[in-house]
Amino acid sequence: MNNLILEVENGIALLTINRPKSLNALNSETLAELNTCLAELEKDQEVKAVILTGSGEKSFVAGADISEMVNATAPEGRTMGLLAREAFSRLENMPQVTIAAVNGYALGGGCEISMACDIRVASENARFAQPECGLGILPGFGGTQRLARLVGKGRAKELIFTCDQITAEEACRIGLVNHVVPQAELIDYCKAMAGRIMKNSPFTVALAKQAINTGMDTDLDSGLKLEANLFGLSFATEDKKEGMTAFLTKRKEKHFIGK
Ligand code: DAK
Repeated sequence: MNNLILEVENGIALLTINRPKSLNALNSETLAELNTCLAELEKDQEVKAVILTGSGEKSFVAGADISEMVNATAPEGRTMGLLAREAFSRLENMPQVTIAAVNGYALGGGCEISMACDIRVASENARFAQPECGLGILPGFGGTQRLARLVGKGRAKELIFTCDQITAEEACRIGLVNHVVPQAELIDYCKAMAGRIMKNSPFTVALAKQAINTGMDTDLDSGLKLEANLFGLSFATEDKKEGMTAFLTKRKEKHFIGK
């Protein structure tokens, strides 16, 4: 991989987008590598959580690579869009929990890739924006859809129409990010959160993720039916037996096996 760094330790994959000269902008090669890497990770049962970040201290991802897009033809633009769609959907729907550690600029495609993660934690210097309308394109890596779902229609429209940059604090206030922490603590904070999640049954965490993701895109009644079905499925697991037995026998340590 030319543009990604993957480090796996204690069940946590730390995936770093590594194009510091262009502030980690996403070009086609990076999107293709991301797709291949996530396809491997989603099959890896040893990996329970994925933390996505950018290299350096200035930028998470400064958007799609403008130098590549400037002369791209319509078919090339379409190919890039399809690549991004596949990689971002994989990130959104993989069974493992995904956390975006937003360590600086999250602009355009950078904000969009963070929104494809389950949880966003930002460093104090992080800045968010959807500047696409100022470039003559629209947020086409899911920005018009995921931003509105996260922060509501009115705020999403304001951010997309004005191209305004917002601070990490403001992003937290409107629900775009979950937490803001000092930059030096960002990765440890995300690892600690992943660790707390990994203490619970990975299979039921994956079911809950599926219920929330699918439920948010459907009507309440269909979402509740899906929840009931997945709830039923969780009763067939060893993990349910383990979790409840540990409670009833007042045993603190639990040994979830993920099935
Ligand atoms: N692409 C390419 N290079 C970039 C870049 C980008 N997005 N962002 C920064 N760079 C490069 C700069 O050109 C510069 O390169 P050199 O001049 O050193 O060679 C280097 O990174 C350092 O940047 P600056 O010198 O500009 O650094 P500053 O601290 O002054 O400013 C900045 C930092 C992040 C505020 C600024 O670089 C900036 O505004 N960057 C552009 C941000 C932006 O507009 N991002 C949105 C891109 S549009 C699609 C769907 C969606 C999309 C594309 C296709 N399809 C469906 C096909 C998504 C589009 C976007 O994301």
